[in-house]
Amino acid sequence: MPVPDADIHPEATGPAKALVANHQAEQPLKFYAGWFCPFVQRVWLALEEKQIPYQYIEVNPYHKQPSFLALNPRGLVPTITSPDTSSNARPLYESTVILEYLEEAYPTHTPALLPQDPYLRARARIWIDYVTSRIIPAFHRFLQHQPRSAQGGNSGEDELQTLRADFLDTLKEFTRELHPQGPYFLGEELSLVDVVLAPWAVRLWVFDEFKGGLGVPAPGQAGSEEEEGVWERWRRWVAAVEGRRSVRETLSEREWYLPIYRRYAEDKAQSELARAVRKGRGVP
Ligand SMILES: N[C@@H](CCC(=O)N[C@@H](CS)C(=O)NCC(=O)O)C(=O)O
Repeated sequence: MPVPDADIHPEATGPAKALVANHQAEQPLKFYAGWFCPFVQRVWLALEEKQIPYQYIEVNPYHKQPSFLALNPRGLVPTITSPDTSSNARPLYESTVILEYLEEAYPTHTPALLPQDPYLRARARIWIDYVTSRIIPAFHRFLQHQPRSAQGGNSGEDELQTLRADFLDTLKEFTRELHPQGPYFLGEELSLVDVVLAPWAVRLWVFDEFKGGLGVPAPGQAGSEEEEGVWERWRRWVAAVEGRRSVRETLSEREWYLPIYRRYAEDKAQSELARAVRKGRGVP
């Protein structure tokens, strides 16, 4: 039986629609994508940044078609196929695995999104992992929180405030690791650390829309000089990411994300991610 999430808008809109239209021609690298998906956007950003030729194929991962399950047994987007020397399509999935693959399989496509220096590469991987294992689960715990029928007191609001603070703590910890000048994580150049978080950074409006605000203090309101500096640096990172062509062009119109994120905000979403967060697990 199709899950309610299956009812998503069938195609990209706004800037992403034009990009999809420009990537319909047959290419060896096939990108099985969902316009709405932040994990997809990670891979899409790398393809666009590195100007790797790809064919965009829209998939609704909530209608798990056998032909798609044959490529990815979990039926998740993003999935790619890349031909071997005999032109057999070889599937790959998991956004961070695909990102690393693109770095290695297309070494002449610049910019390189991982540093050359082994130590800096390893450090970048620590923070790539931090985004997936800490920031995204905290984002979803905050977004999916439902007030329990409070028996006296305002436990719903208190819990929401705790989840908001927990999420902001993950952003602060990340931000304290950013290159001081930046604007990106490693400095002047974009890297995979920025790429893996950018799709969630451009979806932070969901907290204003559904959860009474994100809670990042306005300039001058952070309470201490150290925190003021952290949030100033965070705002600069977000502005740099939001301004990036690849980020702007891979986004659809907000009105089509709204029903999807409303289901998360009401904790009715049935995606693997929503269910994992509900059960207290991390990103599936
Ligand atoms: N860990 C995966 C997560 C991918 C993922 O959860 N994709 C979602 C769309 S945003 C999906 O395909 N959901 C289908 C489902 O949950 O059944 C990755 O990094 O690629």
